[in-house]
Amino acid sequence: MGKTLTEKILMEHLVDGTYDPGNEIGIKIDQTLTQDATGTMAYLQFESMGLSDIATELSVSYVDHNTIQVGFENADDHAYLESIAKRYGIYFSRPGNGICHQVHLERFARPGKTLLGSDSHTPTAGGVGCIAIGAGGLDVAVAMGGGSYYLNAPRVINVHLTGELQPWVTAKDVILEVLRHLTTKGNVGCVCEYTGEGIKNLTVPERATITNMGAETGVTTSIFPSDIQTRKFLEAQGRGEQWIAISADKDAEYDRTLEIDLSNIEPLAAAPHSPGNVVAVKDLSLPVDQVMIGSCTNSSYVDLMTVAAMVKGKRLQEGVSLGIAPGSRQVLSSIARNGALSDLISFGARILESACGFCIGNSMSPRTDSVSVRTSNRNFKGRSGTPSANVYLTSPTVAAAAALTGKLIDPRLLDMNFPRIKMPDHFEIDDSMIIHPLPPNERASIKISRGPNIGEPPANAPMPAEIKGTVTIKVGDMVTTDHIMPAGSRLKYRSNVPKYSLFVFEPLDTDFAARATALRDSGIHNIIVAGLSYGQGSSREHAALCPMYLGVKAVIAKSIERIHAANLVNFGIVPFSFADEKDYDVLPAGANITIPDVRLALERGDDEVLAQACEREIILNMNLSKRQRAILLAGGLLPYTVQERAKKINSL
Ligand code: MIC
Ligand code: SF4
Repeated sequence: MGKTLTEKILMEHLVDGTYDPGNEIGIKIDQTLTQDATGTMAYLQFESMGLSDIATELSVSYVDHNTIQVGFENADDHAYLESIAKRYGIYFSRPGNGICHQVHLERFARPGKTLLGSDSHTPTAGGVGCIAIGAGGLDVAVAMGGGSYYLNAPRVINVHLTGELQPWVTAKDVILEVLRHLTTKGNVGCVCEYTGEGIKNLTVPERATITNMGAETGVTTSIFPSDIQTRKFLEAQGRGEQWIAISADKDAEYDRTLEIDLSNIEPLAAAPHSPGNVVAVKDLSLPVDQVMIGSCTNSSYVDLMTVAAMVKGKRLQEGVSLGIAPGSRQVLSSIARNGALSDLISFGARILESACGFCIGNSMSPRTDSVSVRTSNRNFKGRSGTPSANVYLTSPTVAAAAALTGKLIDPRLLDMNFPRIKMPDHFEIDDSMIIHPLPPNERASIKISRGPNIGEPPANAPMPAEIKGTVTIKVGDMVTTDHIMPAGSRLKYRSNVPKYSLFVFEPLDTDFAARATALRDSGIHNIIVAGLSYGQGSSREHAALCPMYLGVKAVIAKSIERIHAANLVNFGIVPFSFADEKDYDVLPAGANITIPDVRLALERGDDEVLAQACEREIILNMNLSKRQRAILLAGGLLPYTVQERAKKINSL
C-alpha cells in the first residue's frame, strides 16, 4: 500500500513507537521556532534543563508578538532572548524583521523536514512540504535539547483540489471553504494533506495561507507536496539548492477525502465570533468601521501588491480606519522600493510594523460595537481588544473592497478588473536583521540579560494520591486559550507567571484568580469543568502553566483540543473527559469533587477513574499514553525530563 506524504515524513523521523493512527509516536525534530510571547518561558525552561547547546539542525528565535514596548517589560524580554540565542547557537530574528511564520517560510522552511514551533500557526511551513507542528514552549524546549516530540500518529484527510480559482477569489477563500466543511471541532489527531490538479497553480505563499489557517480546524498540521511551485519559491528566495521533490504515493490511502472544486469557490468570510462561522460575502452587506490587513495568514508580497493595485489613486472611505502590517521586512522593503507602499499611504492606510500587533489585540483595537474586517485567522470574541466588536475574517481583496466602499461587499461587484499579481522570480534578500549563531567557542562567555520582569518558571509538586477539590469555574463549549489566558494588553506579563496568573479567565470571570488562589492556599485543589473543544486556538502554554500556578489539578471536559491537552499534561494537570457527557449538566460550579486514588490509577494505567461529586459517582476517562502518565506522576514535563536524564546518567 502506498504512503501519504505525512506518513513518509513522519516515518522517516520516527524514533519511538509504531506508526499506527492514534498511537503515540516520538519523532525527531529538525528545526524549531519560537516567538517572544511563548519564547521567554520556553528558553527559561530550556535553561533549567542544564544543557550546554541545542541539538537541532536549526533553531530560530523570533520577536514579533510583543513589540509595542509600553514599559520596560517587552524590551527586557527581547534582550533576554537575544542573549540566549547567542549563548546556545540559535538564530535570532530581530524585532522589525517580521512575523515568525512569514519569515520562516521565506528564509528557513525546507521540504521533507520536521519543524516544531511554540505557536499554533507553525503549520504555515506546510506550504513548502514540511511537517510543521505547533506545540507548547516546553515541548519545543525539549526538542531543542534533542528530545523527541510525542504526538499521536495522525489520521490523514485528503483535501483534493480540482479546477482553478476565479478572479477575486483567493487562497483565503479556499481555507474558509475547508473550514466550512471541517468546522473548528472534531478534527483533533488528523492532518490535512492537499492533493489534486488544483494545487498546480497555487504558489507557495498561497499554499501557506491555507496551511496557516488550517490550524483553526484543530488538525495537527496541513501539508502540500513539494513540486515545481516549491522549487520556484525556493529559487526566488535564493534557496533553490534546498529543494527536493516529495509527495504522496499515487496509491496512498487516506482516512477520508474532501473534494473541493476551486472554480466553484466564491469570496467568503468568517463571521463573528468563530473562524468556523463561514458565510458568503455576497450575503453580507454591512457598513464597516475598520479594515486590518496583515497577520501571518495574509501579509505576503502578492497579498499587499494586490491591495495596493486595487486602491492606487483612490481615497479611503471616510469613517473607515485602515491599518496594514506587512508580514516581513522583505515584503515591506519590496513594496517600499517598487512604489506600492506609497500608493497605500496615499490611499490613507496606516502602515504598521511588520509584526503580529492588531491580530492579537496588541494594538488597533476597534471602537465599541464596530465592524472590523480583518485578513487574520481568529475572530474570537474580545481577541481584537474590544469585546463588543464584530470581527469578520476575509481575504485581502475583500478587505480592500471594504476600505474602498466602506462596506463588506463581494469584490466582484467593484467596477474594476482583478489585478492579477505574479509572485516575483526573485525576492529581495536581506538577512541583516537575522543574527547568526556565534561560533561554539565564543558562546560560553555570553552573559544572559535578565530584566526584573523575568522570573523563574514555577515548579510543581508530583501528583498527589488523590485530587480533592472544588469546581472553581464551569465553562461552556469552544472556550479558547484567549478566554483562559488573555493576550492583548496582558501579554507583557508572559515572563512573570505570578503576575500573569492574576488574569486567568479574565474575559469570563474576573474573580477566578482570587478564588483559585484562596482555595489553593487552604489546601483545596482547583478543578475546571468545560464543554466541547476546550482550549481551542493558540499554543500558549500559559493557559496551563498559570492555572497550574493557581493550584488547578484537573480539567474535566467533554473534549479538549490537542495542543492544550498536551500543555495540561506538561504542567501536571490531568485532562479528563466525561465518559457520559450528560454528567457535565449535573456538575455545578462550586461543587466539591474527590477523585480518590488518582495516583494509583495513573500508575496502573487505568483508562477511567470514578469521581465522587454531588452525592453520586461519575466516570471520567483518561486517554493518556504511558509516557503522559509518567509525566503527570512527576508533576510535569520539566521534572520528568530532569528525572529521565538523571536515570540515563546513573545507568551509564
Ligand atoms: C495567537 O495567534 O493566538 C498567538 C498569539 O500567536 C498564539 C501564541 C501565543 O499565545 O503566544 C498561538 O497561536 O499559538
Ligand atoms: Fe501573530 Fe496573529 Fe499569526 Fe498569532 S495568528 S502568530 S498573533 S500574526
